[in-house]
Amino acid sequence: MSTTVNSQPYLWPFDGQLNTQNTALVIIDMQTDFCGKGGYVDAMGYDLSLTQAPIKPIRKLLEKARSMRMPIIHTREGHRADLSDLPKNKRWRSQQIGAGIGDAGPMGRILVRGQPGWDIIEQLYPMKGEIIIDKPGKGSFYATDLDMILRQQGIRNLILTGITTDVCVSTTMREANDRGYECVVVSDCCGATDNANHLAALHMVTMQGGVFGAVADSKSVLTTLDQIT
Ligand code: C5J
Repeated sequence: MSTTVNSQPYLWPFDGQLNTQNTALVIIDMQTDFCGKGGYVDAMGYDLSLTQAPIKPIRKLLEKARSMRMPIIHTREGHRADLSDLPKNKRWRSQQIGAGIGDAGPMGRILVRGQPGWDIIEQLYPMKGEIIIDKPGKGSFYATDLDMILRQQGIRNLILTGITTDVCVSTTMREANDRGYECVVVSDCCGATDNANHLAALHMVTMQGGVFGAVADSKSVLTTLDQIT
């Protein structure tokens, strides 16, 4: 049986092999630092409504995935308290825009593991048994055990959501695609600090026959998930 999501530029996944064993919902960096008051993105002065927009649509997908017992993976970007895993250039750049990684802020030290701002927001907080990947970079595969975990569980399809579309979601999608994973990015379940960049990051995926995978909205994903339950 072939099961696909209505997505662009092709029906996802490419071979119609979609089930709750080979597919995971991936929720990237839904941390206070990226979408909450007093966090990293707020300190940089960006419009928080853009990174908060996907919270509700993700919540709906998350509830559906939980009800289907589909594997769920959450990621968090952050660094060790001694900043030993923070590249000097990444720190320097963050300081240039007034949001120095490791510096004290209203939500604790910015992007430091264990601090209030670094953790996942309450509305999307992982439940027991859901995997959390702590990553020091933008991509979820770099310096993490994500690939190992996916392969052990036989997961091949990734439904990508989270923030930000043009940075951590895009980097993760590219990393996953190069490793042979079949990815769909869910347009309304992502957000960026700049809406034009959000749209451009989604549009890029649709080039070359789906250069990194496919793009769908959450309504289309939910419609298909309803069919396999
Ligand atoms: C950024 C992310 N933008 N989660 N991180 O620094 O996209």
